[in-house]
Amino acid sequence: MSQTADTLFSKIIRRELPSEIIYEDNLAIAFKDINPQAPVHILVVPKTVIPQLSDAESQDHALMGHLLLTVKRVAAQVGLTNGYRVVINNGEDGGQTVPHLHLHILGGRFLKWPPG
Ligand code: IU
Repeated sequence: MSQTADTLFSKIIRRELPSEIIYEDNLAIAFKDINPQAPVHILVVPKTVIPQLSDAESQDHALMGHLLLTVKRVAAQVGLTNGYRVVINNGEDGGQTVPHLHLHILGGRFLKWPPG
């Protein structure tokens, strides 16, 4: 379900908070994570607020596909030719801290599995 609730990411989208923006279009924005967990750590965020993945509905179908294709585009743009990881933390047990759906792109080093 898409909502209009404000989040810190909404402020980044509106340029009310500083961030290093890597890519932007009418549906999504990608910016560097403020606390990087890998040499490359970028967040891909929909401009409309879906709090978490489990809130997405069938009307968000096209947007969800767009977010994944944006991950692919951004990863290529920043030169992640040797692979990368895409993470969506969902809810409390998933370790989600910002209630605005976002996809982490992590790369630039070998990433162990499973995550902690
Ligand atoms: P999480 O999946 O909700 O745990 O991830 C939130 C991420 O947002 C986390 O990696 C933070 O470092 C990142 N972040 C940011 O890049 N800029 C901000 O202003 C805030 C959080 I608040």
